[in-house]
Amino acid sequence: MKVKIIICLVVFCISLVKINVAQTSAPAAFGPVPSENQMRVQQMEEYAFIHFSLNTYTDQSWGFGNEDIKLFNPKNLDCRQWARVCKQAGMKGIIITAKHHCGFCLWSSAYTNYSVKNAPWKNGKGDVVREMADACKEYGLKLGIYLSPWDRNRSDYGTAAYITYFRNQLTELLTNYGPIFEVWFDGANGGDGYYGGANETRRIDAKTYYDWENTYKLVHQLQPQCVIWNDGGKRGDLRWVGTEAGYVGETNWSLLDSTGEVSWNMLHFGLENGNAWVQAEVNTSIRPEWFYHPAENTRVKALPQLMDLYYNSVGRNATMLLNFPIMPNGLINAIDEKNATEFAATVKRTFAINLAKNAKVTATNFRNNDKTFSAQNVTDENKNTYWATDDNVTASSLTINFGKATSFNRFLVQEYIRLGQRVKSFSIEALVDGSWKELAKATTIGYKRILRFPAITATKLRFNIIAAKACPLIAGIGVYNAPQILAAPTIIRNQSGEITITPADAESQIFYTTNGTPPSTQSKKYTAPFVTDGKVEIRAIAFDPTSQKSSSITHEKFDIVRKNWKIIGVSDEKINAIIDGNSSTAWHQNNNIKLPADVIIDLGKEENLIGFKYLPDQSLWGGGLISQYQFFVSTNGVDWILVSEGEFPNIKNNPLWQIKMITETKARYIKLSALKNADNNNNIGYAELDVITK
Ligand code: FUL
Repeated sequence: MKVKIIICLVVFCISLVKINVAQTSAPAAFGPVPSENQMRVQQMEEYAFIHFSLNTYTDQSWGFGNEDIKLFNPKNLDCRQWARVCKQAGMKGIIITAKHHCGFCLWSSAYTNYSVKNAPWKNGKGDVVREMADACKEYGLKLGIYLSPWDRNRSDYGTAAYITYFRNQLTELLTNYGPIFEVWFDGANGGDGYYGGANETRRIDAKTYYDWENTYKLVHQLQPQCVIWNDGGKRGDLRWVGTEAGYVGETNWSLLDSTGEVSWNMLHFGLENGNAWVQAEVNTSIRPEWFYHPAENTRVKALPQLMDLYYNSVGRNATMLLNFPIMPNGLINAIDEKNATEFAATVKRTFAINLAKNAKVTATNFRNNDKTFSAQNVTDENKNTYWATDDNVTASSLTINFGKATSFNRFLVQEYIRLGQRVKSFSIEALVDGSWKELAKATTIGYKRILRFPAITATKLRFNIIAAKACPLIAGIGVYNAPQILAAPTIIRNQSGEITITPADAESQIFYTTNGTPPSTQSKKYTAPFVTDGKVEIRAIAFDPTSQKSSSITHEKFDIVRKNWKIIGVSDEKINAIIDGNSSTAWHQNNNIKLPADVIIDLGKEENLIGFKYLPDQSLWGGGLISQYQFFVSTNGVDWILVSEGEFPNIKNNPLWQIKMITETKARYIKLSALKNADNNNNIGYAELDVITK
């Protein structure tokens, strides 16, 4: 009898639990949610770009469309090396520039002669996209395709016939190379080009010309699992973040409106109440430019910059698309490989031990007091379980009790985005010596948010959701103690030739060389600015005496000193900002000026010029980026000779130093004439102007 009663009681209790569970319904989705395809890409977190084309052989950023196919003859092309490097770098896929703006095709397209089939490489029998697809398969990477809508080679560009051509090519690429995870439809359209010999400017309306509706249909039909990136055309699955410098806004909603104009702010921060899920993708290159330029071998992003990139993309609810330029020999450069490998190892080391994993986690509220939604779900490493509050509770706190004093400097948090992005603001606090200390306050979370702060030792950590659109759903939390990374110093030379070297962190020491050798702690120690004359190369490292670690090397090459330079014809003293050596100061032409606008400089004496350099205004909102120019020289300031003219390509998206080489010429005066700016208005600005001498 007794046994029967006990059994009955147990059954009764179990049924009670069941009833309770059955009563706790999962939260309803709030607002737009990601599709399975978007979710898959978001979870990839990091993937690579490969830029390789005829530009690789002409040292250009954008080919005009008339470059000689015969140039394409990589001696050691090895897509397996690209895949190996990308894999080592932590990438989960590769998007290859099957066709860049110049129109040259890396595969043997049946619809054009401007492709590898007429190149000397492999006697026209090669197919880079095929080799890339095979290598990706071998290394367990997904394949993506960059197919430039703008084609500066095609004579029919601008007509309806080109759209058929474009779709035929898309069909080839989406049919013959296995599964494609992403297609990238670049928005760039500079206007002028070769266009089969017409050599003219052609303008199209990027919204209507490509008939995106039907182009998207084609993509969905041929590759149902493929996401679309599109800038400026029809809304895709992923959005550009408004810069190629490697960061998205700290506030980052994965939403936009499905139609209508998209402002820079919307690209950069998303749209809190947008009606469509369009997640952010941060695209940037491991070098300043997208294609390989030998002069950039000293400008490869090193570990500190790559880690910043990671935190400013993956750590801000975006995916990270990191570009590797291919060298003319067909390989990724060894410096890029080394830095990217070191980067992946550091990410791995940083996030290897989650200090919250075995801690006790409690929350002020969890849904219906049902364990299915308890706080402990945030450390169970299961991305499908989450902590959820009751429907009417949008502000709530979760406490992680480490049980002992624990040092940490990173906080990672993930929302369960399958039911929508909800959190608007949150903070974290640490319990130090019995009192709570605020460590950081932030806005959105999304798929993943990582906060960095100086290391702290505490027994408990409190995560406060301050505001959310609906009850918050938190799938994961991580607490980490990241190793210290020393950033390389910056080196500038002012107009009088004085060199200043600044470390990123005040405690480190600086050592430098001026003779071309790599600096070490045996080299000269930097204590104060010093004056140099003429051409000089400075290499410097930061050194941390406590850890005995050195940073990577900063390398700057300076040409002649600008001490005796005079800018002619402008009374505004601020114009000297353009020769002060400081890239963060800029000068703009008078508002009333109509293009062309000139800057004339007297170099003080005759020099042997072989080129010039222009750095546009580096501030976010300054604008005034010259896109078309002419460059003149003179020996007397009266008679001018035109020695270079053309475009500064991609300056809008990537406002770097623009370097133009010229045939050696003697000059005392130089004139840079701005013919057009990237926004088609009359604003013209300069951060720096410099010459390259023999
Ligand atoms: C830009 C292009 O114009 C660049 O050349 C590069 O391909 C980059 C990824 O997108 O808009």
